[in-house]
Formats: sequence, structure tokens, C-alpha cells
Amino acid sequence: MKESIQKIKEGVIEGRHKEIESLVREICKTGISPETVIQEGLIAAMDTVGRRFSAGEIFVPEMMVSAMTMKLGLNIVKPLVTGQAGESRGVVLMGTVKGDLHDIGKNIVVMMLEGAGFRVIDMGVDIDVEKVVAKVAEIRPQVLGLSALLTTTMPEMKLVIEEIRARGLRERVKVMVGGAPVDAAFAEKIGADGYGKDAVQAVAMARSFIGF
Ligand code: B12
Repeated sequence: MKESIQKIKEGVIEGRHKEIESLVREICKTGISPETVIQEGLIAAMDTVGRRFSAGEIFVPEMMVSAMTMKLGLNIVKPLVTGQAGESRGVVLMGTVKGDLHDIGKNIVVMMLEGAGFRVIDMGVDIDVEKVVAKVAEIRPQVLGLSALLTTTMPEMKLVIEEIRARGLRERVKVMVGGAPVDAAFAEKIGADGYGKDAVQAVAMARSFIGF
């Protein structure tokens, strides 16, 4: 098992986009859980990619090929995680904040929430405050999930919460925040209801907000 997970990890790190789909399909047939493939293969690979980028060993083009490879792999495991859509257990509105194009982590959170029975409305990336607030007013989700991967875009989360409050919508929606630079102290400081370090925590938090 370790060897095949390692192959997935290396496939993403090296950006082997032509091979990744068949690699992931093969490993899923061996009975390894899709969650393990995501966590120990695909996500672990992106951690390494991030470290190499920070160290100046790779640059944006390599990071993009790895991200694309990761997405192709995720698409293969997605149906295994989300399963058949049953009755919705609550509505979650998700998006990556303005100025930020990172969506891999958000997409994993969306996938896991769907797998846990939530109806998720995904606004995508680079979502400005006005759009988030309009969607909250229109859809009335129980939970709003915001993702940010850049220290420069984290402050957008605070702006969203302030605007939701200013429009009198704050009592109706729980706000959870996440993304690599975000932490619990930041979440508290900006008045969010919670912070999740990964998709598993995101699901647990959404469940606790809704009460199931
Ligand atoms: C892939 C990647 C890219 C890809 C993104 C592709 C895509 N479609 O997402 C590309 C190449 C486009 C990119 C671009 C840039 N990137 Co980039 N990128 C990364 C990288 C390597 C991985 C991110 C990732 O996908 N991780 C894997 C996922 C699974 O993890 P995650 O996103 O953290 O999500 C998990 C949790 O955080 C949590 N979570 C996430 N969202 C939410 C939301 C909620 C509500 C909850 C509860 C939980 C939760 O659950 C997820 C699943 O477990 C990171 C390094 C890193 N270690 O984070 C740099 C990184 C984020 N990028 C960085 C930078 C600098 C950039 C650029 C500015 C580079 C440039 N010079 O152009 C641009 C900015 C573009 C923009 N405007 O957004 C820096 C940010 C530094 C900083 N302090 O802000 C990082 C940290 C790299 C580094 N070490 O320097 N990047």
C-alpha cells in the first residue's frame, strides 16, 4: 500500500498528468480508501510542492502542472467520496475569497461536505464581498465556508463577515474559515464561528453547527 500511495505522491510532485488518472484508478481498485489516497497521496504531494516552491527549487509553472495533475487525480476519486446524492442535511455556501485563485483545498472541502450529505453551493474562486453577501441573502445557507491561501487575501474574510453583519444576516449563518495561512486565532479575531485545518474538520464543524 505504501508503495502505491508513494507513486501517486510522486506523480503529482513531478506533474505526471498523463499517468495520474490510471495510477489513481488502479490504487482505488486495491481497496485503499479514497480518503487515504487524497490525504496521504494527493494532499501530501502538494505540501511537498509548496515546500519546494518556498525553497526556490521549483517555480510557478511547475506548481501549476502539479496542481493540474492533482485535480485530475481528485476527479477520479470524487465519485467514490461523494457517492449518491441523498436527502440534503443542510446547505453550505463555499468560496475562495477575492484576489485568490487557489481552489484545490476548497474543492476537497466541497467534496467531503457533499459526501457527508450536505448540499453545497460552490461560488468558485476570486469571489468579492458583494457577491458572497448577495448569495447569503439569496440562498440562506446554514453555513458559509471561506477559503484563503494567501496572507494578502485573508483580510477579505473579515470584510465578508463585517458586511454580512451590516446587512443584518449574521445571526442566520455560521461562518467557517480555512486555508493554509489561516488559524484559530485569526478566525476568532475576525469574528468567524470556527476554523478548520482540513476537510475532515470542516465536515465536523458544519455538522456541529447544524446539529447532526
Ligand atoms: C497549488 C498552488 C498554487 C496553484 C493553485 C492552483 C489551484 N487551482 O488551486 C497556482 C500555481 C495557480 C498558484 C498560484 C500562486 N501562488 Co500558490 N500555492 C500552491 C500550493 C503549492 C498548494 C496549495 C494547495 O492546493 N494545497 C493543497 C490543499 C489540499 O491544501 P489547502 O489549500 O491548504 O486546503 C486544505 C486546508 O487548508 C483546508 N481548507 C481549505 N480551505 C478551507 C475552507 C474552510 C471553510 C475550511 C474549514 C477548511 C479549508 O482543507 C483543505 C483540505 O484538507 C501552496 C503551498 C501550500 N503548502 O499551501 C502555494 C502557495 C499558497 N502559493 C503561494 C503564492 C505566493 C502564489 C502566487 C502569488 C505565486 C505567483 N508569484 O504568482 C500565485 C497567486 C495566485 C492567486 N492570485 O491566487 C504561497 C503563498 C504565500 C503567502 N504567504 O501568501 C504558497 C504558500 C507557496 C509558498 N510556500 O510560498 N499556487
